[in-house]
Amino acid sequence: MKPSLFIALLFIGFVVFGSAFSSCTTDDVEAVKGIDSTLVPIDTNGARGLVINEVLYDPSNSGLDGDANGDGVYNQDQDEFIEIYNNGPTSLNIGGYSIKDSILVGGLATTRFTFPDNTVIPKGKAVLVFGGGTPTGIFGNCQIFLSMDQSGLSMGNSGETINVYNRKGTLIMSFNSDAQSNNPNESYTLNPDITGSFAQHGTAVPGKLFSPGTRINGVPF
Ligand SMILES: [Ca+2]
Ligand SMILES: [Ca+2]
Ligand SMILES: [Ca+2]
Repeated sequence: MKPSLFIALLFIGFVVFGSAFSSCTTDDVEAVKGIDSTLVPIDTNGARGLVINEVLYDPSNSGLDGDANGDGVYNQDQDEFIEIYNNGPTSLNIGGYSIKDSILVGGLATTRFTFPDNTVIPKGKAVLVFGGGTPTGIFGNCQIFLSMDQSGLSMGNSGETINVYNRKGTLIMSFNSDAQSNNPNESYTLNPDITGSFAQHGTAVPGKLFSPGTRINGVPF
């Protein structure tokens, strides 16, 4: 190969692969930029961006009924979970977003989990945060995190509000367990998923106590 041809091919390769690489990073940057505008209602009809779609703060203690993480063990802390869905128009980088409870320690809300840097929820997908344990199952193939790696979710069964903050520390969404009934032994889910109001999971699908990582009917997001 002539040296001039080699240099030309090298240049073309650099342009092609270089642009592909930079578009990946640009997508991430765009996702970061898009976050704040999609956390508020994304249209005038009140369509939601990022949403808390399901919360299990009180797993059933009857046998393995409350084994939401599927590891064959019931544990009231480990089997708790929060399911968060991206209903916005773009993928969202939620790295640095944190889940805190409303119980103050030294005047500060306790941080229960902080998403690792560059955690991206694709548009139309969800992430799951379990209290802990060894999640065993498919869970709609969504990303799974364990709060126990940090402090555990430790969601009170009453009198507690779960708050989600963006990386700037701005409160963006909440779930108030006290507004629901106490000790439900099942999750609360938006019904219908994403757009509805919170209802006990078993009222949406009788006998089905939770649906971590999927829609109420078990279909993946
Ligand atoms: Ca609990
Ligand atoms: Ca379990
Ligand atoms: Ca669900």
